Amino acid sequence: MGMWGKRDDMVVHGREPFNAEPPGAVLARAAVTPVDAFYSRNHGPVPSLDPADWRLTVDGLVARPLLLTLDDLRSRFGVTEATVTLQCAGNRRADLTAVRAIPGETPWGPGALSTARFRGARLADVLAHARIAPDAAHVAFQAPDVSPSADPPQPYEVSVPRDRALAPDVLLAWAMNGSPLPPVHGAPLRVVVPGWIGARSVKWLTRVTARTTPSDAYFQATAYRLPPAPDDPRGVTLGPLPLNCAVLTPSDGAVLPRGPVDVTGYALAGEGRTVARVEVCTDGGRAWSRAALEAPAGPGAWQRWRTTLDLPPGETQLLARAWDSSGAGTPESPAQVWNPKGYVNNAWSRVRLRIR
Ligand code: MTE
Ligand code: MO
Repeated sequence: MGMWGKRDDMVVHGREPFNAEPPGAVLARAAVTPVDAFYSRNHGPVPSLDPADWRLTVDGLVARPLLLTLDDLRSRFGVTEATVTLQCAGNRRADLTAVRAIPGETPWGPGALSTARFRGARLADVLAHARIAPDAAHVAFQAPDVSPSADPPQPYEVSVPRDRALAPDVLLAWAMNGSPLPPVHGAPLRVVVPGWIGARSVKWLTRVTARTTPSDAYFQATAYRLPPAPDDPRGVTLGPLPLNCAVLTPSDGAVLPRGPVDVTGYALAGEGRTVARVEVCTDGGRAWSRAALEAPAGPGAWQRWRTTLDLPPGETQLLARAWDSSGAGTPESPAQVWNPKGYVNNAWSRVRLRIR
């Protein structure tokens, strides 16, 4: 077994902080990703919190501040379970790096995304119990890990707008795939915000604060934004994920024998949407054929797809694109979506193959 209980064949981008994604073929195998293959993205050292001493503080603009034990959370609120896909904002950055260098950022492949069955309490129920004030427009989540990249050094903290925090799909989760959260995934408690960049799903949660403004902490105010533009001096804050679609197998650069080739991948729709159609192409974008698409295991879950292609001998470039239930499609080229930090690439997936 590899670091943090992960499979030996994980693609490890960094050991400290620990950053790893599963190989495409492993990710493609199951609709719910086994915990030992679930990607992990960390900005600092993984804290080790003893669930017996751990407490959750709920404070800020609330009429009744709370200090909750794990038992309080499990017994005083309804328990919910949902199949949710988490996706890092840096997923598929490698395809952007191929357009133009993105120094200092992890070149994630298509595996900085995984799906689990999360169990926990609804954040909305906890905030209702705390009697969140009408003027609380944002809810911040804090954890004790201090990232070496945060400037100045500070605990990990981000926020989401009130409406997102109060939606019934946002969980305070203590278990994934039927077992307590392991340390690397946020034990004893993490936030799960379906359909939003993974950065908002705070691990090792110790504090929930209702506020009038978004968090001014580094990972909210500085990181995870599209950079300032002349008419947008703060830059766009990333939150909801755009529609995304990627090939998982065969892998880029694969050399395959002649005969039918099984192609598999995933698509993940934005919040409140589903994937309507996935298409693949092997002639540079002229003729597309439809792939068979799985139904989502629930709102916020990915949809796997597959198709079989008969490819001529020689070099082939395989393309994949998707549409969602609003009719939006994925953009053609990574150059169209390139940005200096390499966030939320959702361009057509491109895989080079050689058929012998
Ligand atoms: N929470 C804390 N406290 N510290 C972190 O570094 N990383 C975030 C998020 N929550 C992070 C965190 C990012 S960027 C992502 S993509 C997800 O956790 C990754 O969750 P995972 O490691 O369980 O896959
Ligand atoms: Mo992330």
